[in-house]
Amino acid sequence: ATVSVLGAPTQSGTYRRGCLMGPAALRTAGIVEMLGELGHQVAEDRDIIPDIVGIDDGPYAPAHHVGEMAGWTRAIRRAVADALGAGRVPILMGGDHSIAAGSLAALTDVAPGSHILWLDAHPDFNTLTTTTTGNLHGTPVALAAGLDGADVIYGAPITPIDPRRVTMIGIRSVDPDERALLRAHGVTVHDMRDVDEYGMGALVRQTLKRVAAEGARLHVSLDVDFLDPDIAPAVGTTVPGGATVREAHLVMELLHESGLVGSLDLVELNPFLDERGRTAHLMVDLAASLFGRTIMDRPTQAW
Ligand code: DIR
Ligand code: MN
Ligand code: MN
Ligand code: MN
Repeated sequence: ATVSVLGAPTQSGTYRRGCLMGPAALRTAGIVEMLGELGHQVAEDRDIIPDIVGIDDGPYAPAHHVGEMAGWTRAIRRAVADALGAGRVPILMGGDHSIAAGSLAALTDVAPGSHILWLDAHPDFNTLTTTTTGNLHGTPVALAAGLDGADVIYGAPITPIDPRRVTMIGIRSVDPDERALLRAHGVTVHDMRDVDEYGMGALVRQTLKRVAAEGARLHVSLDVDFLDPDIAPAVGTTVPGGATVREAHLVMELLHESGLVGSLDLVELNPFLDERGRTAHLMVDLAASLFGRTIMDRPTQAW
């Protein structure tokens, strides 16, 4: 594939400082070289510059850094839409997960009807009014679906994502209002209990079958805290009981084999919390599996 590597070095959507170093850490861990080694063309490799948007947080409290998120969202939306429109696969590197408000809006700008796979400990389905922490990295899926606050953040009309085309895997921390919203809007949520009972491979294959049946493309959003904190400590909001190294690689290899993935977010990496770049290296290794690295060559299996 031809790939656009886009950094979004922001931490305005979280309370913990350091994840603005995420893009630099992923580059240091070799993400660009990895793509080349797997035979992909890197057409652009740059950091996005946010718009300057002045919004007073006051009316939106406890939400904070509303204007900063709006500025990033609008610039990211354009950059990702440009890459998709040019037939490239954008890899958006965070930065906290609020940046996905931009990539999701770009996705429906260019390819409405796309599906979304949200790999995260959290659903990030709070709105500007349900957030109790005020940390806007907990809101991008709801905002991209056009829920409360979308007009403030985007400042222009969007084609909302269809929550019924969103599948979440790895979920293990949900706020009460968020749980009600997920149910009301028909999001498919595979919590860790589902992973325990049915297995990661079965859940991913089931998701991919649905996407393929609709002839749709898939956007993948990978939050570091999808992974178990023992293997991926470099994230501000760790939650015990996450995916193992092997489960995560299985997801990525199945996604590659499907040929359905058209865009990717790699978010929430906070290298300040890491041990010698360990989590950055794991994230690059997982991206490598998504872009075609295998252990042994294997015949592509029907899924
Ligand atoms: C929590 C935590 N649901 C919130 N969210 C996230 O602040 O809204 N942590 N995304 O990574
Ligand atoms: Mn603050
Ligand atoms: Mn997240
Ligand atoms: Mn999370």
